[in-house]
Amino acid sequence: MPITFKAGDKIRSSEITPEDVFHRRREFLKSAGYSVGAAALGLSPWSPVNAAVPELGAIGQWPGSTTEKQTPWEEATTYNNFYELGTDKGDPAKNASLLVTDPWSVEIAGECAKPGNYTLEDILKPHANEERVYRLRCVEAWSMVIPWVGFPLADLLKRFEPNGNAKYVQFQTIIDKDRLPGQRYPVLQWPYVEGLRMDEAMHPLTMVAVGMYGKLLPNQSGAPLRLVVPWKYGFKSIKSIVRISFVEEQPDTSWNLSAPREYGFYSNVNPQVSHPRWSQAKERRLDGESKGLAALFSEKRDTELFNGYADEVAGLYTDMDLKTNF
Ligand SMILES: Nc1nc2c(c(=O)[nH]1)N[C@H]1C(S)=C(S)[C@@H](COP(=O)(O)O)O[C@H]1N2
Ligand SMILES: [Mo]
Repeated sequence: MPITFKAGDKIRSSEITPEDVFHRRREFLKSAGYSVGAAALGLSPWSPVNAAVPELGAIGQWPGSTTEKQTPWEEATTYNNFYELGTDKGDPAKNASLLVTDPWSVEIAGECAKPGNYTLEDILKPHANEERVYRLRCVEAWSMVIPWVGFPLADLLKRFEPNGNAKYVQFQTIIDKDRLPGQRYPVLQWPYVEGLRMDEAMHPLTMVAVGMYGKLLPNQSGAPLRLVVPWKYGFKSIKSIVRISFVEEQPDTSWNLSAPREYGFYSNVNPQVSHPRWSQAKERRLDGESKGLAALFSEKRDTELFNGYADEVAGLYTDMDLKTNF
């Protein structure tokens, strides 16, 4: 029986086991028309570090995908930035089960013809998934190559018919101060917010990811839906989105609010523009070869302008000084 989530459907965390959560997500995605492969659910023991995440079936690969060596799943899902779940790289995986992704809805607000509260099913149903192998480059100078599963953000945004005043889009992450350990501390202003200019949001490279490595996103990676903006520093790729708002003025973003000299609104990957406390010219690729201490001494590679996506996106910024608009 297809499961639909009603707004206001609240389930106490004590009533949910991790297996339930994954099982219900899989059932729900099936009912939403997703092809979901036979998952190892119930067969392999659930572990908070490497959860038995359901598989997403038959997906075509986007022709523009990078063919570079991929970061192993194990590394991409245990070395994360998701401050709501803790500030250490290992915290998001350890605390993943504290993020409750069911029920989930997304509020659409602002300058558009179809604002409202949409269930996760409403949001995802019309979109066919594809796999896109994109680099994710963190401002801390490491990078990963990840096969994301999802669809272009433009296809989602167009459904709400943004009007002429919609110059920017703001995104917001779930707020749940009782459960999410990071939100008890003012490391950032909560909820986490991010933004894109309308043309950046509508660019065909900008995607909504619902999975990775052919599986549903694990919670630490931003379940049930997150952005992937491959030419920008990782913090623009906001996780676990609950609100999307079309606005006229450049919106607040969490990292810009917390350290405006260090993190600008645009945050395009740019080897020529240093972070005030360190260079951005080199990066360390996390490719499973070197971990822990060994990674600190592994060779760095040159960072590419726009994270290697200059041919596709440089045209968005032709009249802009990228040093002032960092
Ligand atoms: N809500 C939320 N989204 C977030 C973050 C966060 O702390 N909270 N961290 C960002 C940063 S700094 C990076 S580098 C990427 C990391 O994504 P990953 O853990 O999937 O590699 O997520 C981004 N999205
Ligand atoms: Mo980051």
